[in-house]
Amino acid sequence: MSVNEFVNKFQFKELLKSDPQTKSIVLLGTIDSQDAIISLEKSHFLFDSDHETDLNKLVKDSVIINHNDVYYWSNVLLEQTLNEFPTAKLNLIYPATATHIKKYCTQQVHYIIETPDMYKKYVIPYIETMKGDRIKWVYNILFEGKESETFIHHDKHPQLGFVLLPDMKWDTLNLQSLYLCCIVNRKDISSIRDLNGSHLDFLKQLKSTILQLVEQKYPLSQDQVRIFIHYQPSYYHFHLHIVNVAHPGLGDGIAVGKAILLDDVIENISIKDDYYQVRNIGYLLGENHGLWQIEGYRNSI
Ligand code: M7G
Repeated sequence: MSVNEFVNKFQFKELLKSDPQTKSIVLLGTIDSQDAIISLEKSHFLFDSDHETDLNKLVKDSVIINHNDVYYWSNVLLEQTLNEFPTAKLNLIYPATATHIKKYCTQQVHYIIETPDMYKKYVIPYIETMKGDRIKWVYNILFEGKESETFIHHDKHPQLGFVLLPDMKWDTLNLQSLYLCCIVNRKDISSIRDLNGSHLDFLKQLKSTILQLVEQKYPLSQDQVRIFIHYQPSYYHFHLHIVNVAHPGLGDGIAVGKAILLDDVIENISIKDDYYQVRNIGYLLGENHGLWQIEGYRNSI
C-alpha cells in the first residue's frame, strides 16, 4: 500500500501530541480496524546555496495580520513541491502496538535516579522483554538488507562492524536537520550500562570512522555534528545518534536527562573502566514507559 492509500484509509481517533516548538502533531487512528500512528512534522526551509529561492515564487499568497510603524506581520501560503520543497514529513507506524501508542502520548514525566541495584533488579529483566519483535527493524537493517539503498556505510564484521544510515527522523533533504543513525552489528550491548573499559577502542574507532564518513558524504566538517546515545533508549540494541549541531528542533531527544554525548561516554570509561556499572544514572521517564509500570521500580526511586 502507498502512503496515500494508508492516509486515505486512516480513521482518526485521538490527538496524542501537539508540539508548537517542533511544529509537529501525532495522531492515533485506525487503518482497517488496526491501530495506526501518524506523525506530521512541518518541514524546515531549504534556503542554501543549492536552493536559492526567489521569494516571489516562494510566497504564493498572503494576508496581513496587522502592522504598526515599520512592522508588518502576515500569514502566507508557500509554493511547495513533493520532491524538493515538501510541506511536511509524515511518519506512519502500522500496525501500532500498545507500546508505540504509549510512547507518543503526552504524559507526566519523572526525574529518576537509577542506582546499579535498580538496574540489576528491574531494568535488566525489562530489557529482556524488549528484545525480539520490538527490534525487528534493527535486524532487518543489519541482516536482511532493509533500507540498504540508503546506507552510507556497511561493514559486516560481526564484532566491529556497523551500518550508518539516515534516521527515520530525517527528511534527507535538509542538511541543517541531518540526522543519521549508526547501528552496530554486535548484539551484546543493550545500553550504556553494558559499556566498560573493554569497549574503549571500539567506541573510539566507531567515532572516528563515522566522522570521516560524514565529512566525505556531506559538506559538513567534523565539528558540525554531535554524536550521542540515549539512556533510556527506546530500542535496546546499541546505536548512536548523529545530528547536525544546527538541527532546528529535536524535542526531548536531545535534552539533558536523555541524550549523552559519545565523547563523554568515552571520557568516563577512560577514567574508570566500570563507570557505567557503578554509578547512579539520572534520566527523565514518562509514566507510560514500561519501567514506570513496574511497582518495585517505582517504589525504589
Ligand atoms: P532510541 O534512542 O532507541 O529511541 O533511537 P528514540 O530516539 O526513538 O526515543 C532509535 C533511533 O532509531 C531513533 O532516532 C529513531 O528515529 C530511529 N529509527 C527507529 N526506527 C523504527 C527506524 C527505522 O525503521 N529505520 C530507521 N532508519 N531509523 C529508525
